[in-house]
Amino acid sequence: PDLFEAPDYYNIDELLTDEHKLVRDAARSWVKREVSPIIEEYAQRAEFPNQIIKGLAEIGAFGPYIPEEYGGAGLDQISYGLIMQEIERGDSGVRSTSSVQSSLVMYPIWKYGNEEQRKKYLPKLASGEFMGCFGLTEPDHGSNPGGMTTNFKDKGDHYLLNGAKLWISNAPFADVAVVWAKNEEGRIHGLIVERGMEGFTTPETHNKWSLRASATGELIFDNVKVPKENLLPNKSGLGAPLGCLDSARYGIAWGAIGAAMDCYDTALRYAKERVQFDKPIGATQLQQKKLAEMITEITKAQLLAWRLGVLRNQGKATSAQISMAKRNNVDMAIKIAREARQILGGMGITGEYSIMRHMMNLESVITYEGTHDIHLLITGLDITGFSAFK
Ligand code: TGC
Ligand code: FAD
Repeated sequence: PDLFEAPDYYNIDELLTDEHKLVRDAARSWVKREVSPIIEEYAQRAEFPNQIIKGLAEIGAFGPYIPEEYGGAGLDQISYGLIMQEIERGDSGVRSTSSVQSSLVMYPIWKYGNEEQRKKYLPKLASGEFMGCFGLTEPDHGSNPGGMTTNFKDKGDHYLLNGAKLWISNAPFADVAVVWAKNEEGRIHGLIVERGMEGFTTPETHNKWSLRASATGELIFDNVKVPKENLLPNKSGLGAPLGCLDSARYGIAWGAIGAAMDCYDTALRYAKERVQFDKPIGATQLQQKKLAEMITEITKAQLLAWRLGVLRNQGKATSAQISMAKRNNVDMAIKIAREARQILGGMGITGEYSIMRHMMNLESVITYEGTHDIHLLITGLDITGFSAFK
């Protein structure tokens, strides 16, 4: 009873293990208790609700698939996806915070870091004692991160880091930043930059109409001395940050389903209750068309995400398969949010209902982690062998 209604038209629950369902239901009831009642107010105020950090850690949202020896939850990829789905049912901005912490900060330290770095940072990131951010995008290099100009020079006992990153989730409050920069040979490496290092500032980006409950900012490096032990030693090149994106994009493919489900549930309930011309609007063909198409698209997206999760558990999912799911599922969610908003009429534009917040949030989700266009071009490259980017 304390759970949301959750459409499951094709009995996808039967494909889940008891552990998947336990993890999902714990996340679902936590979101209903701790996020849904407060999130609209924080979004209106354009503020991240710091008080939920501890709860996010407790439901396993920080490093769901990172091994328990480093403080992670040690879960499989389907559990990770289900946690993202439930969090984004509440708000895409809250899911962003956990995506960044897990897949863009903990993942590179786990995969590309050495044992000392893992032990130093991962348990604190898993518990939420440290919050992290991921600096790849620059003012002049968004879809084309390979063109980045942020750079570091070897100064003997330290590196000297210069440059700037833009549109960085969690930047204004992050304790640590995983920053991608080029060395003197132009090779991309990851560096762990800590708040407090001289010359490192994180100004907040204001006036967003989207992801208002998530803090976004810049990372500015003005001759920052970074200790040599803060370089991630085990992978370099553009493939290193892109590997992190694979993991985050997979989580978004699930997360978008959560936002879509919340919009669908809200619109369905409203359509059954709202009476015009002496009958519920849900009894009209036009509104039924919208609702029937929504549940069809949600069901297709669930199957795509579940199958991708199975492939990831087997270590067989390709980056191009992940791109297809991220692109399809976010597009599905944004279209459902727009249609659901119309079903609510004037009520749909108010903060009394979550739909317009989801709709505005999804405008960021369809842009970050690779835009809608870029993911289409990744599929295009995969099936034809020709790169249309360059
Ligand atoms: P390209 O020549 O194709 O590749 C360079 C190297 O990378 C390898 N690679 C990958 N490795 C792992 N995972 C992937 N998904 C990979 N895709 C490519 C590739 O094999 C190659 O390796 P090597 O060893 O041969 O050097 O690179 P390109 O310059 O042509 O660019 C390809 C393109 C356009 C697909 C890529 O740049 C891209 O994905 N652009 C989109 C940028 C993006 O997604 N930015 C996201 C920033 S982070 C963010 O938005 C966080 S929001 C967080 C939140 O709040 O949730
Ligand atoms: P551009 O790359 O300038 O693209 C503009 C338009 O051109 C898009 O429609 C795009 O699809 C299209 N386009 C670009 N190249 C091509 C091409 N070759 N062919 C056809 N069309 C093309 N980044 C981080 O590193 N860390 C973060 O934590 C982070 N968080 C974010 C949070 C928010 C709220 C937002 C909005 C963004 C965030 N980003 C983050 C940045 C995000 O990844 C970029 O915005 C995204 O990659 C697109 O880059 P851009 O905004 O520079 O757009």
